[in-house]
Amino acid sequence: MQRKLNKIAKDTNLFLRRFIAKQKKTNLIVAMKYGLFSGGKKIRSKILIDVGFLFKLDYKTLIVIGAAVECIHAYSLIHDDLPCMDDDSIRRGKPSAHIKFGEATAVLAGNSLLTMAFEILSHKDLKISEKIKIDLINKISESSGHLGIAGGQYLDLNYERKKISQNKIEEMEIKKTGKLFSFCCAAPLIIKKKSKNDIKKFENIGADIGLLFQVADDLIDYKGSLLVAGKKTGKDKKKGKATLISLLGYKNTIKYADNLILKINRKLKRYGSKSRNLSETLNYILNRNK
Ligand code: GRG
Repeated sequence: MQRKLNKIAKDTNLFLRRFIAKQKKTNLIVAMKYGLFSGGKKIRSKILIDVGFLFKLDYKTLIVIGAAVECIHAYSLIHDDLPCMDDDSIRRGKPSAHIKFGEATAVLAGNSLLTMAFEILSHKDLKISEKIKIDLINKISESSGHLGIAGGQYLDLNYERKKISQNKIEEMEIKKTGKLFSFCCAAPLIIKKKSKNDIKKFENIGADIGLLFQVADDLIDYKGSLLVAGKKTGKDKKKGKATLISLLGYKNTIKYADNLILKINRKLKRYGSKSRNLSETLNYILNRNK
């Protein structure tokens, strides 16, 4: 699994480095590259490739689309660490972007990474039809704005130190973390011009993967260490974050995650052995320690 992730990370970073190298140099690009290349598991690209495999999609096309996703992901992490958001000084075992470059540069680098995702998806070198490009851009925009990552982050910050129901916590985590996974699960079907119904089914699988990912992230915060996780742990409790662990307790949260994996695997059953890669990624997501 780690070998596969390393290959995806290498191919994604190579694409991004070449894409950036073709653009005019600016000072802001230094902070953008720091956000992109300072580590990162590239787990969203892995999900995209695993789902793409179910529909026989070309690996290189998936790497390009994954690169756009990783730009938005890097953007969200830079902004998430800002003093006005979660105020974190360490990310991926290194100083957060705002510590290294200052707040204004971090905000602008984040904004530029978001728009770079759209540059990548609309680029002439991406050999898919204009209609599909528009559909992909539409879906990734929806996943990033108030109905997705930004909306989820808004709820996350507003739920601090409040008693929040399980449904509301799930809605917040699906938006904050799940929507980008939903995009990764839907993109291969959009490219293959599958029905709206089928696309929706895979978006729902993505939402469950996002929940699983967020639960694992919460478990790392609960029991992990800075040295392994590459970020401060034990913050959720200190900040009074509304998480499933804070509501259900540690043991029930593990059961909840195991059930999510069963639920997703049931939905993948019809794809037979082709879905093995995706199932392997689900286990990795739950058992990771960083
Ligand atoms: C509108 C895109 C956008 C962002 C602004 C700050 C913000 C609103 C959203 C924050 C969203 C966020 C950071 C969600 C947490 C998701 C999460 C658990 C990230 C960690 O992802 P990993 O473990 O990171 O995949 P690596 O380091 O492996 O890349």
